[in-house]
Amino acid sequence: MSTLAIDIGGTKIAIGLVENDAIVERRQFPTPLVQDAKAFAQAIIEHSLDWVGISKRIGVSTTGLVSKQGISAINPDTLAFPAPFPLAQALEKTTGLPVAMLNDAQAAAWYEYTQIGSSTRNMAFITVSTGVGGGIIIDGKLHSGMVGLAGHVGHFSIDPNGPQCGCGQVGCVEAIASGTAIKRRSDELFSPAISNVELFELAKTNPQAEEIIAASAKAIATLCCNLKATLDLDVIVLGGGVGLAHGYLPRVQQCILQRPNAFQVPIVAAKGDYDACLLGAAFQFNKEGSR
Ligand code: BMX
Ligand code: ZN
Repeated sequence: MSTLAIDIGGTKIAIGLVENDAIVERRQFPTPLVQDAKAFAQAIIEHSLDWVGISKRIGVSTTGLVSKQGISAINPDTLAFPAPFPLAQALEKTTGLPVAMLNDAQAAAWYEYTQIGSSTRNMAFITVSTGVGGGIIIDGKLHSGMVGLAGHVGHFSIDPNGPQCGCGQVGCVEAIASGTAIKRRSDELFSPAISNVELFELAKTNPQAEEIIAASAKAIATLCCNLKATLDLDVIVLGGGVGLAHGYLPRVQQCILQRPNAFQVPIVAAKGDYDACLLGAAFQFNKEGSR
């Protein structure tokens, strides 16, 4: 069965045609302005017209808090959805196909769980990208909580003297570690401004650049140890553009190894690589089935 998978991030939207649990074709484009759900749905469908006809269903993974009513932003600085944004309904109306929707990191957590060894029952997926997102699997089930908020670990407040977060709290992991936070800090230090990809390259020789990346990795390590203490996870899976950048995971691992044994937790790179959230968009249909 063909599934049209859509992954909506703060910066880009990835779409894929998924057949037999694999992406057979893939496209991406910048996230359009979020104003009207119908126009937003139309903009996505324009990029996938040729796939809509052959797809039986649409799976969406999106940044933001997902409820039956629609999507709303926890941190409007990453993507300012006018809440609740009824995108699933708009996609269903436009295409006539059934639509399922999950938070991006929750969807990726489920996908990664289906790919990991059978001894793993409790795990988290963390994406370090425009924001910092997360999804939690407890005893083999995706835990989304009463209103779908579970897994929003980017909003663990870890430094009372830290930077303001767009969610309204202070010192959130996302405000310290995300791609957006890294870029903000980098823009304060380097002129002319450089991209995050250039910053990672520069960090090989420039201690100030290294310090920015190290601060991000340290915040993610703190988050991992806090999650271990809370949920006694078997493993944490890391994804996202920053999370998968060369040398980032070893930096996080190094920081975790400096913590007391009890709070250390293995951390591995996402099997779905940069497409963990996109694969998750399609895999949410298999959620009730066993692994
Ligand atoms: C934010 C929040 C999460 C999301 C995470 C990663 C919004 C709009 N998003 O914490 O729901 O999972 O960012 O999002 O409040 P990404 O765009 O970086 O993939
Ligand atoms: Zn926050």
